[in-house]
Amino acid sequence: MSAEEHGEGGDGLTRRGFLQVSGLAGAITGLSVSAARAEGQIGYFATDLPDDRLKAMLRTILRIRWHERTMADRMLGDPQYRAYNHFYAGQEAVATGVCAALRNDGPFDRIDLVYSTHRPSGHALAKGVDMKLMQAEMDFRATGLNGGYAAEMHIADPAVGFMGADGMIGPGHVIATGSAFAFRARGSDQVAVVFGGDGTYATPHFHSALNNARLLDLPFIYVLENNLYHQYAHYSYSSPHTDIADAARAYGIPARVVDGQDVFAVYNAAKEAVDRARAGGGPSFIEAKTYRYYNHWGAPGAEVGKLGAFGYDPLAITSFRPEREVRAWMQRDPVDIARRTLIDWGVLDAPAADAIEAEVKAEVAEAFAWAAEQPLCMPEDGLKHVFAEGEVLPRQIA
Ligand SMILES: Cc1ncc(C[n+]2csc(CCOP(=O)(O)OP(=O)(O)O)c2C)c(N)n1
Ligand SMILES: [Mg+2]
Repeated sequence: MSAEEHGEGGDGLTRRGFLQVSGLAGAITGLSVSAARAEGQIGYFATDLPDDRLKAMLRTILRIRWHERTMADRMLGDPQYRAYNHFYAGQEAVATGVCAALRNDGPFDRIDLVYSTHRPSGHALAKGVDMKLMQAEMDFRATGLNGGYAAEMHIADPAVGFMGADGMIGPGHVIATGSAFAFRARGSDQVAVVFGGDGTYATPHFHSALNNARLLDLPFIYVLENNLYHQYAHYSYSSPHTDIADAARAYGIPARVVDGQDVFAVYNAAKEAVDRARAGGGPSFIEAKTYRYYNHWGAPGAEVGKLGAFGYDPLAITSFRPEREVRAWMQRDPVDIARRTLIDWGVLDAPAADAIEAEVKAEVAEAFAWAAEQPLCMPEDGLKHVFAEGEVLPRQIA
């Protein structure tokens, strides 16, 4: 594996790494980053990354954010618009930080695999799914990523290790442990990651996946995005834990609770987990505390041109979260935190950050325009891949 994959930059101690290490070690200038890591602390990995990889994380967050906002505006502003989304805005740092620690390029038997949820757009973009093809899929276009009939709920792109969204809460965890088992059986150093919400705690799959991952020491990482709500109920209705990470610890799995609004904190935890899995150390659990700016599904309560949804959601029976709670979380916005941190670290200046954002906005506009011109899929396409085609042996098992 290359130094780049390890996020080591290849050229020894960087300026950020030096500052971080010397600050925490009481200015012992000779202390190496690896020695500090050996103390069992995390927090060094992101500061050590080369600038281009840090800038790429900011770009990914912005790509997810502007994809979300553009889609919300289309849903709100164009009555003819057909597509829908479970918006990921507010949670961008989680997908971005995790996927930045994974191997996303290369042949299928080398790359890491990600299993997603019913809220997949951020995971997909962060893993490397093509935005144009994804948008065409979400818009039900025949030339979309999966033929236009999978749409948001079933987008998948194994070529980049994005194994798919999942309309069901839970089963993806078990499938992901199956992939991790295959990696172990083949002697591969690949890693399987599953994303899940706080609502997944209440599924049997959550518990069986963690138990098996530990019993079999699988290269498996569970990333739990705790955004406080499942649909319209607070997670305290379905979990006795304040930190759901405690449940993973009960299964003997090392678990970290991280600030899901800070992409670099997420990256650090993910890198630690990936390193552990590749080295044969088995599973890890990361609980990212985060928040979704829109309501559970679609854009009710949102306004064109404005970020977030507030107040009453007609799909919920009552207003399920206070507006001030939404606004308080928006004050710790993952886009702002990533941008401010990189400016603070001297990785880029404000005009350079603005330039990345302008490029991203142009890319998103182009993806939506391209998707809108594509032919729609046909109703009969919905039956594709449901029944076996061609000759089917009367007996599959001798
Ligand atoms: C097995 C199953 N039960 C119920 C549902 C309906 N459902 C869709 S999303 C959701 C809540 C998921 O909440 P969480 O896991 O916290 O994810 P979030 O929506 O907050 O991202 C539920 C119950 C489902 N899709 N699958
Ligand atoms: Mg949730």
